[in-house]
Amino acid sequence: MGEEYRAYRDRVLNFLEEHERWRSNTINLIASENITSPSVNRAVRSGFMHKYAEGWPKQRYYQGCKYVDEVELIGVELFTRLFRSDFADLRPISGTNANQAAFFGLTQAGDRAIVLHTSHGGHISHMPFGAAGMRGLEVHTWPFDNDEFNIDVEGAEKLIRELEPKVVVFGGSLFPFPHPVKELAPVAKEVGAYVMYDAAHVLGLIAGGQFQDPLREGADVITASTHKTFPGPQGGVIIYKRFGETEEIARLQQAIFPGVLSNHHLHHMAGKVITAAEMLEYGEKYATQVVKNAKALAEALAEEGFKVVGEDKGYTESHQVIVDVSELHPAGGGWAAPLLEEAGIILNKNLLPWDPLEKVNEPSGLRIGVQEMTRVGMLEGDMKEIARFIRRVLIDGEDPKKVERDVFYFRQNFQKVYYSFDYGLPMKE
Ligand code: DSN
Repeated sequence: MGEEYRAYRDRVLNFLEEHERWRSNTINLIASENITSPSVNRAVRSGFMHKYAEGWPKQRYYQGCKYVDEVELIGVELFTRLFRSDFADLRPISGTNANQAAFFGLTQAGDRAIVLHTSHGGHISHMPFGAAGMRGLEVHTWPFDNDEFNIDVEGAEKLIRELEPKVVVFGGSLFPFPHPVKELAPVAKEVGAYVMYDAAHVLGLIAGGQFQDPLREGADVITASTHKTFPGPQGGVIIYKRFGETEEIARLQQAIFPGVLSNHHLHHMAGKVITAAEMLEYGEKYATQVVKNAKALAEALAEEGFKVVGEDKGYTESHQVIVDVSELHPAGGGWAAPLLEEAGIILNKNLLPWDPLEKVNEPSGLRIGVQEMTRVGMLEGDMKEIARFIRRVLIDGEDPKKVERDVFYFRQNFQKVYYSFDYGLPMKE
């Protein structure tokens, strides 16, 4: 009898091993993922996963938190230093959870919000069917300039004055260029709106000083996940300068706990703390290389014959490269992404701003992120190799299994996690 259930355990353990082996042999370009260092892995599989620690360090509702408290307080110190903020709260367990807390802490049901529409790259949690809607917000969306691949500043300014929202939200999931925070934050302030910046995708670039600096540009609150360009374990964070009245800040803190979570995930919290230390040490070099790699991949893909979005703007200023593959196949990204997976190249299909919403399963775009491959030590020359692999599958029509073999051999040279205390910096070309 025990054998039957043991077999389930064995199967799961086996799938875990298979997954890890497979991933280390593929080129992962999912823009919202990353890989953690051995030190962070150690934190995540620590005994902190067995603890409860509701509340703030040293003021817990549970006993037995003396070590947890020390780690969390180090984390608060490191995050505030890294982002030059006044407060950091490591408790949100995801980016969406951080957004929920911000919406609950900053607004009342019935208030207006202006956000980026998902079809323009906004995140689902900003939408009426996501956390913003669940808070009861009346959600409006920024006007978008397809040519600039960005929020239309003039239209946005008019919209803020017309709607007088309680919160405006910058940031999103398809995010090659910085948003006009410094242009629009003063207008939002004029009408009494909070300025929220969802840095889920670009937190690691901000930490390394290589994207915009939202807190200096006028944002009140940064929400983010901690596992995309910020190369930590899955989780969330809220970072802010002193804004508004003491009671407004207290409301935000209350929204985090007990508003939208009870216990936070302490093992992940510890992993975020180690990642913050890694970013203080290596963040600038890491983020600089991420952006160089993204630009190099965009240029290489264009040279290989792909239609890369944003050519006249230098393609990208973040970790993301966006490619329009609609002319290669009627199903666009819905055709390309699974084919590339067969070749060991993992990325996702994505709606582009000019796509009709019905094309969600067969959108024009591919969204590519280079942060994980940067972390394993790839440099600009390696991006050219990746562009060639992609061309062989999507333009030359080569058998993906044949390409997969070459991807496998290429990937063997990149098996360590750099920009970490475990392995330091990668060797230069
Ligand atoms: N933010 C999404 C992504 O960009 O993949 C995940 O929620």
